[in-house]
Amino acid sequence: MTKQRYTVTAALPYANGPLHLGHVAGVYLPADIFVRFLRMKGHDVAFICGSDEHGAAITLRAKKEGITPQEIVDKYNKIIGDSFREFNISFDIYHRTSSELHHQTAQDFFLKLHDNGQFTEDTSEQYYDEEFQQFLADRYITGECPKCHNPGAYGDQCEKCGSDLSPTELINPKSTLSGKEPILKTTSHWYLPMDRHEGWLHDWIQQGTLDGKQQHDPKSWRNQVIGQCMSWIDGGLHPRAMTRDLDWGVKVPLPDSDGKVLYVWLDAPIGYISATKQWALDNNKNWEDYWLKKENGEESKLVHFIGKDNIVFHAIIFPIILKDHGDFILPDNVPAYEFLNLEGDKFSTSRNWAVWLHEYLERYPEKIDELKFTLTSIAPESKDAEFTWKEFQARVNNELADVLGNFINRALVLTQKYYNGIVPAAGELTETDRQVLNELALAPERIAKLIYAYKLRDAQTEVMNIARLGNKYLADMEPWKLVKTDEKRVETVMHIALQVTAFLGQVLEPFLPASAAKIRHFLGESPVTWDELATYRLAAGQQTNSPEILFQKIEDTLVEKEVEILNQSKSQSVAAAASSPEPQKPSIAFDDFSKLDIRLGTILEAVKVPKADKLLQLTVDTGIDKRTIVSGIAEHYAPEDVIGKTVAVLLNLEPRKIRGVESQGMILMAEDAEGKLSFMLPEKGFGAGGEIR
Ligand code: B3M
Ligand code: ZN
Repeated sequence: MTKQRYTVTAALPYANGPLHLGHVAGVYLPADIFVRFLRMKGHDVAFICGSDEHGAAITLRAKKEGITPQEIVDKYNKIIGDSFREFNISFDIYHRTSSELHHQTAQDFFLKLHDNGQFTEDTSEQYYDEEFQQFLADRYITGECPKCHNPGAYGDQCEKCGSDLSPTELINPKSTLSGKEPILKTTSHWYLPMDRHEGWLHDWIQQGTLDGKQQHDPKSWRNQVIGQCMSWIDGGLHPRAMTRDLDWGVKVPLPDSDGKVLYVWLDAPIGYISATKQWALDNNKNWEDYWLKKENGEESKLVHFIGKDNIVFHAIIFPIILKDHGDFILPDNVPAYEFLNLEGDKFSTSRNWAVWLHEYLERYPEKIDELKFTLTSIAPESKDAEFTWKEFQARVNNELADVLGNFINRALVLTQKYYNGIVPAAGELTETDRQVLNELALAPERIAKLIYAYKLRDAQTEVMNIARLGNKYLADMEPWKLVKTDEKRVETVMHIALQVTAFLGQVLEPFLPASAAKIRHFLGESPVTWDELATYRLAAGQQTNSPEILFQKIEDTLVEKEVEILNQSKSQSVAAAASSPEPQKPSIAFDDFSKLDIRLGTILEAVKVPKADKLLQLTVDTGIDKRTIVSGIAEHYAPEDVIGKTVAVLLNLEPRKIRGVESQGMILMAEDAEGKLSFMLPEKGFGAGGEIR
């Protein structure tokens, strides 16, 4: 097997908040498994990550916490960096985009592209917040999504439907700084004319070819990645601004560009390069080996591990920039992950619906491989997946403890008991013995293929199948019974069981590095390379150590406690939402108000709408007629509770069919932060027909 150079990057987390398990499962853990495997294969790898410390994500968070952007990035860079270290993610460097070296590298890149004529300069009218005296790009502006009508879309993206937006497309745009309607003001920026690049991108992504040469194997790219890129390209690429009017970021290195910085999605991927430079400086390496084109197969393979919301930046925009520069390699693969959900709901920072990595590590510092194992078992490789504490318990108890841990423990304890810990020699082998050894010889190649194809979930399953095989072998052979009748045969059985144990102590290294090291320590073994695995054998006569339990079972109380913590944080965030009410809507003219015909109506009849949990069908006396109104209050009121009540009704709302019933108006309700509903009842003496104005 020829050695290959690899540059493996994991998306730079924004230093604006801690990491949760969704980030870990869908970027950092798979990247780490892949890299540990490559190192075992003997490849030359640089594993690169760092904090993304620019952009509106940072400045808006700083504003919210009432501290400076620098304080924000210092705070979260530390929390994130510490949790990566404790979780045993083996980056070669965890760098920062606020570093001097990064600013320099990003500016040089910008200048080179600028001088080569690869940007266009354009003046346009952009939204501006007069109160804060700031242009409003990206997350500085919100409004209604023109595509799905989500009222909280951002100036760069609608998180609900995933559309890519520009601020001027938003309906009813509002500044996130002042909450006010922005004005339009002229400004000029440098744009990346992405439309110029459609042709080569199309062939490079779909066929893997560039300038007639095969660059990568498109069959090894995930369908979702190719699909998303193709729909972008087929929909037509447009010039995208590469600079912003902000004071936090990498300054635009051109005269007369005060107050302008590089767009964060231009500077952040260049962060991979500056981090590599820093690592090379610290370790006596040459960064160019990992980034620049080379002849004679010496070129590095660039692999970007990312979440699916980052695909366009890594598979379209950054490749354009690398190619425009001229000397750089393009990614060999962009393994993108779908999203992980938590206990039936999306991870949400604002609602605090998350398991935070640093909190997990504080509570369970001894259960690192347990979490790694569970997250890889459910990794969102091809579709969204879900983490639940019950599943965590089941995976740890039924697989790690009952299969892997049980097998290793039995093999080593029996060796202590029968042979004072010394590995016995094998006698004549049976067909079953041979099959087990044969499996150890074949598995490494099979697992390697899966890892090279980024199928880490399946690869881990294959590894666990070896533990299952060992566990079954011991259960079938029953050496504890056999020892009474055939001591010689037991020596062979234990020899084989110890070979499986030793194999697991090596092959688990990429997935569960701490447990693998423990197993090797029980056996007195050192790490071997992946290519040695197929023929690797523990020597007869070797002294082994007494084992300790590898995995403790997860008690029900842990699951209950964790679910309780989640539920508490949910109700706290509901309470917090109540204390920070929705801002006032924009003013309307009195004429607009007087168009509403609101009156008192008395509910005469009420029945449940069949097959609709939330709906009641009401007959209401409005003073001018008796009409049918369908109302979403069934979860709050039983039909018998509402009959006879006089309530506020909007009469002239356009009639709508709801579940096949035409509703002629709307009952007005008060709603609190937890979603509780209440009628708006008049004082005594007011009956149907009274007008509300
Ligand atoms: N910080 C976005 C994110 O966390 C971003 C990744 C940068 S990778 C160059 O989704
Ligand atoms: Zn939308």
